[in-house]
Amino acid sequence: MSSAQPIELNVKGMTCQGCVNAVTRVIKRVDPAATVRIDLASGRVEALTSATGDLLAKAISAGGYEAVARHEPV
Ligand SMILES: [Cu+2]
Repeated sequence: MSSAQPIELNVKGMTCQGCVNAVTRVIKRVDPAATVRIDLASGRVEALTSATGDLLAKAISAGGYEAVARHEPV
């Protein structure tokens, strides 16, 4: 994987801190070095990671949430 970059995802279906923790765990499983920030109210997920947004979206979706990577520049 390449060097860490900021990526952004929109995640639907998170309703509580447990969901936030679950999504964080999924991201950390893909990239243990990732820094993750999640806003529960908006479903906005920011990560500093060497993984791609699409890869994370796929992993989060497999975990039961609806995740879409944002490709607009942050
Ligand atoms: Cu929850």
